[in-house]
Amino acid sequence: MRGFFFALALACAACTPAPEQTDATVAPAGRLEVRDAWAAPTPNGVNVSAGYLTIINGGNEADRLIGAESTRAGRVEVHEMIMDGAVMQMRPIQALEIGAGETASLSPGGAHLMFYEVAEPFTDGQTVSVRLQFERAGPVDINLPVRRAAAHGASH
Ligand SMILES: [Cu+2]
Repeated sequence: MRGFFFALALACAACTPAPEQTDATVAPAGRLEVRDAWAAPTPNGVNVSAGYLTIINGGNEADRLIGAESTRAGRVEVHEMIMDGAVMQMRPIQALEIGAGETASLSPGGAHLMFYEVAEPFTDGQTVSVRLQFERAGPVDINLPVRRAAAHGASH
């Protein structure tokens, strides 16, 4: 599994022009990197949506994603997918741990951010601002372009 995540990180590094952070003097908060963030458009008539991202912990201490908020949603939760018998279901989790040197992928079919009480629908081309809350690193602000899952798959 570790190898898979490592390969994934390399693959995504190839499609991101930003240079790698290699300065050994940066604070631990600077060792967390978020990539490939995006949100799904809200389906018609539904005020709920999901967000996806990759969190890379380049530091030497584990961190935990403990919450998220957005001005575009009344509430944002971190969800995981579990098997309930033969049915895949999602449920909120209190924290998502990202071990030292590890990568956590929030992607369709797996863990994700869940936006509730979305007053104004997420539509293609918009950007949704989200503040992630980490136990060690504190708040990290990110922007999620709104797009369809297929567009993401095609880009890799
Ligand atoms: Cu969910």
